Amino acid sequence: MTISALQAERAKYQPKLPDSLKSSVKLVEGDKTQSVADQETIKDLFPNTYGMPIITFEACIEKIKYPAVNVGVILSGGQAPGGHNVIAGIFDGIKNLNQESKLYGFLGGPIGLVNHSYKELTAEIIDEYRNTGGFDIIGSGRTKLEETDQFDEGVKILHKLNINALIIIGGDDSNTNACVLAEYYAAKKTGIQVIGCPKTIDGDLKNEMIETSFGFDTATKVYSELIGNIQRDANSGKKYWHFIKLMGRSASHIGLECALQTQSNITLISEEVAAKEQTLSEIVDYMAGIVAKRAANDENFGVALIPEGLVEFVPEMKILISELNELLAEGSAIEKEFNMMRKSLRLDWLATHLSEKSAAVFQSLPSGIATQLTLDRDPHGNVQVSLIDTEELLGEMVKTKLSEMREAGIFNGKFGTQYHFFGYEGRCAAPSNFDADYCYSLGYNASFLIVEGKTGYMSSIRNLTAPAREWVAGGVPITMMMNMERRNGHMKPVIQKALVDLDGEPFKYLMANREKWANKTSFVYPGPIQYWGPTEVCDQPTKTITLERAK
Ligand code: FBP
Repeated sequence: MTISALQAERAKYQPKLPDSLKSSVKLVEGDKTQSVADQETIKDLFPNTYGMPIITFEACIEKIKYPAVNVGVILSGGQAPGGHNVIAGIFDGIKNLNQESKLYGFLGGPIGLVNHSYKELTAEIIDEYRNTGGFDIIGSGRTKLEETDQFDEGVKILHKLNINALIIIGGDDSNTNACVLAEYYAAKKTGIQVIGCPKTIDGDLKNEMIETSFGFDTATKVYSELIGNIQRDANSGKKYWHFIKLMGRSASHIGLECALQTQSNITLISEEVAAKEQTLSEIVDYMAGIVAKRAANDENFGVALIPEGLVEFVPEMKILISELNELLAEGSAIEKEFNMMRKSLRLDWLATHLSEKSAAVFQSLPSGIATQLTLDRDPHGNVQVSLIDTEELLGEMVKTKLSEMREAGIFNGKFGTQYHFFGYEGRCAAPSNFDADYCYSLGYNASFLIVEGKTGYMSSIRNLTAPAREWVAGGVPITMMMNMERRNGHMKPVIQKALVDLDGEPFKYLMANREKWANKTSFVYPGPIQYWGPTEVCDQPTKTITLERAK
């Protein structure tokens, strides 16, 4: 395989570990825990794994001899920078504890466990992937591990390979499933432990004990570099407004972090839109107002950051989407008629079946977007909001608003648009030093949780704004992060998703600077991720975690 010069050099990087993990460890148990909400229900659902204490590992001078362990690992969901380093950390961890230990990777995500598709990860394989982006070492997938049949299939292969423990690297849903699996395997006395690991670029798997999910740091640095480059282009040519949609599913953490790094002119935060119950036209008025104000200063350019999930948070769009989901449910009479109808007639016809309010919203949308709302559906019949070109929707609506303002004599500028969607560009980037170190530590730490016989825990590395040697390693019971939520019509125990906290410091910082950044060009150009050089350039964590954790 031909590799780049950067990859060859980067392969030599030895990720930093917390001091407490550098030799043997002493396990310190904290207080017993309880779930964030619905304690009685969660306790009943997880009798074997509920209420366990938080664990901290302290350095131990005495060299402890650990037995060999066989470990299985699964990568679940969307790619996030650093996944390969988690696996390298697990490998080095279990081998350092006992050279006879083995690591197996299940292929293509959770389905690999069910289909018994796996490979042993040897030193040679691991070395090829150290400090690289991507999940290609074993592949990832979105199959959900939810059914007991799947769990039982898993036991067969885990027992066949003498695997003592399974590590599931995933987001909130995958770790919820890891918790259910841990409980099931404990109840069935299979002897198989299950450990979770917090992954997602979206940054929405976090809480008091899990300070951030891995991948968020690198992905936001990549997007911020690109946004910075665009800002410099905008400030040079002075003729375009760039509307940039950013991945992140429901949460706006990515957009918020990028705004803090680049000081863009407009940053929409879905959680704020929901809290203020802002309508689409209020959002458009706000954006057009900024465009007009800048135009009055002869600045007919700018950058607007738009979170991927925005439309789900705009009240009238939310209602419209749910009405469309109902109407166009697969196999329904309306859906059949709709699909047989001439394309040019479809939208008007569909509007007659919506409530009066939703019909008005639907008909006010540019026809391309209205069509997307009717076409882009997932296998469950839901509109796939991430596929909606929200950036174009807003751009077109702002354009219309500005024409009205021009007619009213309150806008006399120019408005040229460019549209972008950043997501896949950052998910497989070579991990920043922060993610390389954090991921390696998460994996290495998981190996201690395993040899200590723990199950139903998430690998946890805390104190992340301090130098890596001072990071605090340990484990958090996954049940502690759970509450009951309605999913697919049923109440289910799930890890509580962390959306942007409107009382949190990162959002407050945005609020304090938003107007200034909107009206006076204050762009910051972060530049590309640096792997070598001064620590303030190459070892900085995100602004989000820095503000959240500031004492
Ligand atoms: P995870 O939640 O699985 O980490 O996925 C993150 C994400 O990148 C979202 O931001 C995005 O909406 C989604 O994955 C896209 O998924 P896909 O890769 O299946 O298109």
